[in-house]
Amino acid sequence: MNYPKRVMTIAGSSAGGSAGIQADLKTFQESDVYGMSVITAIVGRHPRTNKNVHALNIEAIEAQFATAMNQVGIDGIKTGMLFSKEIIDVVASLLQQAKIENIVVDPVMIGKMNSKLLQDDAILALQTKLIPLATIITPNIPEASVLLGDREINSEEALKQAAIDLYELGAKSVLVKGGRLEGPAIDVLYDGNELITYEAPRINTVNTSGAGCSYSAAIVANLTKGKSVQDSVFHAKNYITTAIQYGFSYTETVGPTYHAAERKYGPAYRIKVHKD
Ligand code: PXL
Repeated sequence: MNYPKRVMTIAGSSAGGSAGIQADLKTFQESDVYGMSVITAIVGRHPRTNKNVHALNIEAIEAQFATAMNQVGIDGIKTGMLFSKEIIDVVASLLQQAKIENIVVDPVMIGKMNSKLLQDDAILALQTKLIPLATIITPNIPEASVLLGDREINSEEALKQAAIDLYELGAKSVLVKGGRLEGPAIDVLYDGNELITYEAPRINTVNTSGAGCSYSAAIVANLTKGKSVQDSVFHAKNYITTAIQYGFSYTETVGPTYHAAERKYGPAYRIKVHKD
C-alpha cells in the first residue's frame, strides 16, 4: 500500500472549527494526506475576561513537533497563526533542523472577526527568519501590505508588483491573494520568472471564515503529492472556490467554508489561468 503523504500544520486552534488548525486538518483529509498538527495558540473569546488569544509556551510547541517528527515523519508543513516573535524563532529553527522540503508560509496576521493573530514586533522575524525558508508564501492584501512596509495595494497591477517585490524576501514563490479587490477573485503567483494570474468569479457570501487557511493547506497537500507549485495553486484555488460557494453559517456569525463541497458536489467553477 502507498501510504498517504504526511502533512503538518503549525497554527492556532480556532475553537469554532472554521479556521486555523481545524480548517487545515479538514482540508488535509479532503486532500487525502495524513494530517498532523502543532498548536501555537488557542483562539477563543472568554465571555467574562474578553481574552481571545491564549498562546502556548515554547516547550509545548517543541514537544508537539518532536512527537510528530519522531513517530510519523513529515513530507510537508504549512504555517498559519504564529502569534509571537518567540514562536516564529523556534518554528524557523525547527524547520531548518528537520530539512522539510515543502513549506507553505501563510503570514496570518488578523482573523475575520478582527482578532490580532500576530504581534507587531513579530513582523521582522517573519520577514527575515521564516519567509526565506518557504517554498511559497500566501499573503492576502493586508498582509502583503504590512510585509512591504504598509504599501497601498488597490489594483491588479499593484497586486503583481507586490508579488514581484515580496519575492525579494527569499521565498521560492509568492502568491498574493487579491480577494479583497472588487470584481473577480484574482490571485497572482510569482516564482522569480513567470507571473501567473488565477481568476475565480466573485461569490456573494460572508461565510468565508478560514478560507485563507484552507487554501494554503490545500497548496501544501498538493505539493507533497508531487504537483508543481503552479498546479498546486490551481487545484487549491478550485478547491477553495467551491468550498466558498457552499459556505454556510449555523448562527449569525460569519460561517465556515464547506470543506467537503468539491468531493460532494464537484467543482462549482473552473478557475481561469493566464500568464503575462
Ligand atoms: O482566518 C485566520 C485565522 C487563522 N488562524 C486562527 C484563527 C483565524 C481566524 O479567526 O482563529 C487560529
